[in-house]
Amino acid sequence: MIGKRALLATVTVAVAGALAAGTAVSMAPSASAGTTLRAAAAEKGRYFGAAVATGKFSNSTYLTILNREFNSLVAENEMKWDATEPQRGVFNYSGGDRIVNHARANGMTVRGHALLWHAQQPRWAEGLSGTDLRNAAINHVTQVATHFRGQIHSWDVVNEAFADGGSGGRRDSNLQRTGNDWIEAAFRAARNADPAAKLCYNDYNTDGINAKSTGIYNMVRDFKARGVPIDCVGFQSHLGTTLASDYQANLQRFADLGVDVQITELDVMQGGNQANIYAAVTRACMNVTRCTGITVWGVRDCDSWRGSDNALLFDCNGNKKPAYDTTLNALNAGPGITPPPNPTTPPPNPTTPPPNPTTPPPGTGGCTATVTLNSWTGGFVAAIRVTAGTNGTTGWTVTTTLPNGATVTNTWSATASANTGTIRFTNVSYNGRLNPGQTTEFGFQGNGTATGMTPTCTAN
Ligand code: G2I
Repeated sequence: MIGKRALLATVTVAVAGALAAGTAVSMAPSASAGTTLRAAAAEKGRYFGAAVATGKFSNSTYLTILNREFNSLVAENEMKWDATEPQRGVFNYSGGDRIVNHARANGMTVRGHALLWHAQQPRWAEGLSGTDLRNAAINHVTQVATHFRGQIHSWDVVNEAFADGGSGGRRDSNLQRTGNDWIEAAFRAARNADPAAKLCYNDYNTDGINAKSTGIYNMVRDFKARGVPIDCVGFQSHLGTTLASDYQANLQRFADLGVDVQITELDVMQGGNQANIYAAVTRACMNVTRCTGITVWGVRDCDSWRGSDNALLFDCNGNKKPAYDTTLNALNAGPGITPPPNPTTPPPNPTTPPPNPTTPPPGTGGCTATVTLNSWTGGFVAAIRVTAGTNGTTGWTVTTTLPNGATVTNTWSATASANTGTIRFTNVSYNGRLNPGQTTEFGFQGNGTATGMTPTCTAN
C-alpha cells in the first residue's frame, strides 16, 4: 500500500482543470432536494454507498451515520479471498453475511468486493501456481458468487490487474502467470454463479485518460466484442489534491463501450480542494448516464485506511464536513436516470417450504445431474448440478460426452478423467457426501461447442 500512496501523490498533481475557479457547485437545491446522500442519490436513480467493517457496527456514531446516509454497502475486507476461503475449500461467510443482513434490514443494497485480486490472498493460494491456482481461483469465484447469489448488485470480479506506469499492460501476479485469459475465465464463472449481478472490473489510478485506463479500456472493448460477460467498470478514485480534467470524459468513453461505470472507493486527501474534488467527482458521475452510483471508502476520517489524510465526508466525531455539503448539493443538482433493475436483497422466500426431513426426496437411490450451459463463439462454461437420490451419496461420478472438437480447459469442484470425448467427473474431497435430496454444483470451462450434453450421474 505504501507504493500506492506514494503514487497517488505523484499522479494527482498532474491536472486540475475540472476544479478551476469557474466550476463551483450550484448551492441551490431543487424543490425535491434530498437531505441525505442516500435520498439525494436515490432521487436521481443512483446509489450512494460506503465501505464498512462489521467490527464497527457496535459503534453508535458510526452506525447512525451509516444507516442515515448510505443505501449501498461494500465490505472493506470481509468478502476478500483471505477472509472467505481461509483454507482451501473451507469457506467463511460470517462477515459478508452480516453485511448483507445489515443491508437488507436497512433498505440498502450490496456491492461485492472482490472475487480475485493479487493482494489479500490466503497463504495457501499464494503458494499455488499454474493449473492448480487457476482451478482454485475459478472455484473460489464460483463458490463465493454462488453463496451470495441474488444479494449483490455489482461484483468486483477482478480487482487491480493492470500495471501502474506507462505500459498499459497487465500487472505481474501469480494469477497473471496462470495465463492472460484468467480474467475472462473469472468473469464467465461469476456470470454462471450469479447471473443477476453486474460484473465489474475495478482499478485505481484510472482517474483520467492515461496508459493504465487505456489498457483497461482496450480489455473491456475486446471483452464486449468477444462476448465475455462484463457489465461495469469500477473507478476506485483514491484521490490527492487535484482531479484530472478528463475524469468525466474517461468515464464516458467506458460507458460508450456499453458498460456501466461506478465510482467505487472514493476518498480525497483533505486540503484546500477536498470539498471541490468530491463535488467534481459527483458531478462527473451524474453527468454520465451510465454512472450508476458512488461508494466512499469508509464512513468517518478515522475509519479510513488513509489515516491522517482525513479523506472522508465525516470527521471522527461524526460531524459532516464541507465535502459532505458539496457532495449532497452535486447529487441534488445532477440529472436523474432510470435506475437499473435491482436484483439485490430479496426477502427470504416465504413460498418455499423448508425441506421436510421425514419425507424422502423424489428420485432414485442414485443421483441425478442437470447441466446449465453458458456458450459464446468458441467457448463455454458448463455448470452441473448433482442431486442425491433417496439414499444420499458418499461420492458420485457424472459422465458426459462432449461433441467432437470440444475441449475442457478447466474444471472446478470435480476431477475430470479426460478433456475430450466421454469424460467422467468425480467429486472432490468436500462435495462427495450428500444427504438425500441435497445438491452440489461443479463446473468446467472449455473451447469449442458443448451443446446437447446429457450427463448421467452414479452414486457410490
Ligand atoms: O488500499 C485501499 C483499497 C485499494 N483498492 C482495493 C481495496 O480492497 C483496498 O482496501 C484496503 C482496505 O481499506 C484496508 O483495510 O485494503 C487493504 C489491504 O490491502 C486493507 O488493509 C488491511 C491490512 O493490510 C491488514 O493488515 C488488516 O488485517 O486490513 C486488514 C483488516 O483490517
